[in-house]
Parts: sequence; C-alpha cells; structure tokens
Amino acid sequence: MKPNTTNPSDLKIVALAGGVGGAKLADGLAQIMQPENLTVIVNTGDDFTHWGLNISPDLDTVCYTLGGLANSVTGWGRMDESWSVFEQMERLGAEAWFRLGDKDLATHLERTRRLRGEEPLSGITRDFCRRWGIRHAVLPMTDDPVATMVDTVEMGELAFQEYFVHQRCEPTVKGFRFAGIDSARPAPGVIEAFEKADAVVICPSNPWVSVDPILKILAPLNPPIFGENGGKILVAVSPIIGGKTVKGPAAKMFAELGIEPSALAVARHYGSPLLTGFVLDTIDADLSEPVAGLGIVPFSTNTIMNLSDNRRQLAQDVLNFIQRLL
Ligand code: FO1
Repeated sequence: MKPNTTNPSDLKIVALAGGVGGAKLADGLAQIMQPENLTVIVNTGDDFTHWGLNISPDLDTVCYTLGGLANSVTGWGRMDESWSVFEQMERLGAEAWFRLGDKDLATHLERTRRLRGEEPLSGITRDFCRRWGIRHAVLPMTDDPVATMVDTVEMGELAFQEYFVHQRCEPTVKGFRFAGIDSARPAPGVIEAFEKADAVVICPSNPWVSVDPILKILAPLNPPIFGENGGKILVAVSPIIGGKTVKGPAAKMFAELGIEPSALAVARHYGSPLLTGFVLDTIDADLSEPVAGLGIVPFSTNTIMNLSDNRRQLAQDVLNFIQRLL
C-alpha cells in the first residue's frame, strides 16, 4: 500500500530498539520526525528487580536519550548524576555491582511504586515521557513480565544483568531463553502502531538479546506484521561494523555461538522474508552483494553515531532508503 507522502520524514515508522545503540538511532529519528509519525518499541527483557526496585534499563536508556537526559559517556543512566544514595547503600552492605545514581533512582522508585499500584508499565512510561518532555511515543514491547536468561558454559544460566553487568559479559554464551515470552502480549498501542506504520526500522541493537525478544512477542500475531504476507517494509541497521560492535557483546555472542561476527551474519540472523532492506556501514560495503544474495536489499552509509548530527544523518539515510523500497 503506497503511503500518501513523498517526503520520507512524513512516513509513519515503528522503530524497534534495545540498549544504547538502538536509543541513538531512535533519537535521530525523533529529531527529524513528527511525534505522530514515530513510535519506538523497546525491549523489556533486560528488566529486573534490584534493591527491591523494578528496573527497566532499555526503556530508561531510550527515554533518557530522547529526553536529552542521558549520560553521553556510558549511554545509560543520567547526565550530571550524583551518587550519594549509592554510596550510603554500599556502606550499608547493599549490592554495589549495578550502579544506580540519585536522579536515576527517582525513576526506579516511582516506577516501582506505580507498578505496585497496578499501573501498567506502558501507562507509566507514557506518563514519564510526558513529564520528561518527550513527545514521541515510547512503548515497552509488553506489559507482561519477560526475563532474558543467558545460558553460559562457565556459570550455567544467568539473568541478563548478572551476565551483562556483574559478570561483564565474560562468560561464554551457549544460548538464550526469554522467560515469560510465550504468555506475554504486545503492550497496548503496539499492534495499532504497526498497523498504521508504512515501515518498521530495527535499530542497531543486539539482535540476540535486544531485538529477538521484541520479534518473538510479535511473531504469533495474526495477521502477521512482517514478511511476505505481512506486507510491512522492514529495514534493519547493522549493529556490527567491520566484524565488531561499537558497544556491547553482540559480536562476542555471534562468535561464541559459532557464527563469524559480521554485518552479513546479522542480515542472516533476521533473514528474508522478514527483512526487506539492510543498512550496513560503508566499511562493510563489500558485504552488500552477499546481503543481496539473501534476497535483502542492501544499503551502505556511515552508521557510526558518535555525534548528534550523525544520528540525524543516519536516520535520514534510513528513511530515504525506505522511501526507495516502498
Ligand atoms: N551497565 C553497566 O555496565 N554497569 C552498570 O552499573 C549499569 C547500571 C545501569 C543502571 C541503570 C540503567 O538503566 C542501566 C544500567 N546499565 C549498566 C546498562 C544496563 O546494563 C543495560 O541493560 C545495558 O545498557 C544493555 O541494554
């Protein structure tokens, strides 16, 4: 179905995002698109309870980034943060491997209070976005509990943050399990966002632990949203550049699962017919042909987003690419 627009920035887009890399492209899209044309759907498989608080790291990373509140060095947590509570908690013997700053703690305290008051995560997120001055829609993939578990050689199955932060991604990965995924339903607004979308963008997040949980929530839907009979244009941006990630363990995970880490491996992971198009970094332009060989339209451009205008530029390149695919 042809969208009734010729300006790529007026396309209706749903973006799937996880941690830091995904948040940057979501921010680039938000900077060049009207609020009514962009919905960001965020992984909640990283969520966990810590210090008795419900913590949703990927939701917070996306919201802080869109709200201009994010710590630009780490990508997670708040800028201009202080650590008074953390220091006193450490003094009292609380676990100190997961750093929670004072401003960030307000998010976790208030989210936990509202969740205990039976408010859905999607409603809490919508209200927090309003209060943080974020005009674009940010939705958790589901309001139901989903917990990404990482099966490792050395330590068996670990909860995601235990693997990612406490063990610093060092254990050798054998596989993943998304506890609760089979009974988790898309959050209110997710299906509607897909239905009205002209295209879907998979941001450069970790395919295994940030994007797959979102795709698995959507997979059982009828009519299917993606692929041949879903009809939606779906474009992914590779999180792997020159065989490595800018940040995070995606390349290490591919290697430990016996797959040579590369942008091509990412394209294969999502595969066709799910993917219509795939965005590689110019460093990987030589992989365009094998990507095309998968039946996926390649497009290479600069995908490294170290400055805000790189985010906007990549977002514009992706929208222009989608416009050509429609
Ligand atoms: N990542 C770390 O490597 N160390 C931390 O101490 C840490 C604390 C933290 C606090 C709040 C939050 O929203 C994210 C935090 N992260 C930390 C990142 C977190 O592990 C995310 O799951 C990753 O960004 C992957 O999505």
